[in-house]
Amino acid sequence: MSTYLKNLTILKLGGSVITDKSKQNQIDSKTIQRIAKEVLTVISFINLLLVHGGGSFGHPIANKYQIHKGWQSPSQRIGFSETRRAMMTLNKAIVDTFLAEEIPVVSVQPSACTLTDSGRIAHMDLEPTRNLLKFDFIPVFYGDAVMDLTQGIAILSGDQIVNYLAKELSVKRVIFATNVDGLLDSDKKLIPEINLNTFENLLSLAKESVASDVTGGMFGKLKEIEPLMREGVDAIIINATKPGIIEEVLKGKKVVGTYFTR
Ligand code: IP8
Repeated sequence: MSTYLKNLTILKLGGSVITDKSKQNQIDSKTIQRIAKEVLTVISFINLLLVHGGGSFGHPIANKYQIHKGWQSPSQRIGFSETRRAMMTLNKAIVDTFLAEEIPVVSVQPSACTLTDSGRIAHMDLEPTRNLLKFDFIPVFYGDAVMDLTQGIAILSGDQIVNYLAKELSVKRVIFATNVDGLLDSDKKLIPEINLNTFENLLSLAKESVASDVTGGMFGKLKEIEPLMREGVDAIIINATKPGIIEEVLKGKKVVGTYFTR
């Protein structure tokens, strides 16, 4: 059994890494396979939990039916169901690929254990996940369409799940794998390090960027990272489209990226 509570790492695989965002429902199988091989090199000494985003599976369909805006009309029902199915399809592709490498991943369907209130997690049953971790399984969560206590339905982003799990499971570090090197300043230069003092300016910078995601793109991500910083969880945004970076960062090496610290 594992001592997961002491050193759990969350790896969030952004939708832009695992899918081709220019084509609906297009999995990037090659990249997922490469990432699985990189993860395989560390699982004997790292306690890991995976979360993945929606990419070209979750976002276009959620947007079409405006699921993130809450219940508006019965015509959203099919869209809600389709969003759930799309995310399950993407999740299965990831689980299949990791299992092919003999990584003991187990899918955890967020919508089956979570209720939100105005889009924020109000309840998530984590007991099964705690037990999975105790036995060194690697749970795989994902952004999902969920039931909401106030607005009926909502989209729960993978980034919000990361934020919630980090607090509830005493996570030590969180790695956000994206398709960019990190956070860029207005001259498109990488910002290597951010702390609570420099954070506010960044929010306005990210707000200006165009978000094609229903969950707010980089701005949404930063809003979820802020509480992590306050809790003292190390967070980093890296570019996982570049081979080797995930492996290096998981092994604790310094990589190109944006590091967030208190
Ligand atoms: O890509 C959103 O998750 P995210 C999931 O982590 C859906 O924001 C269903 C759009």
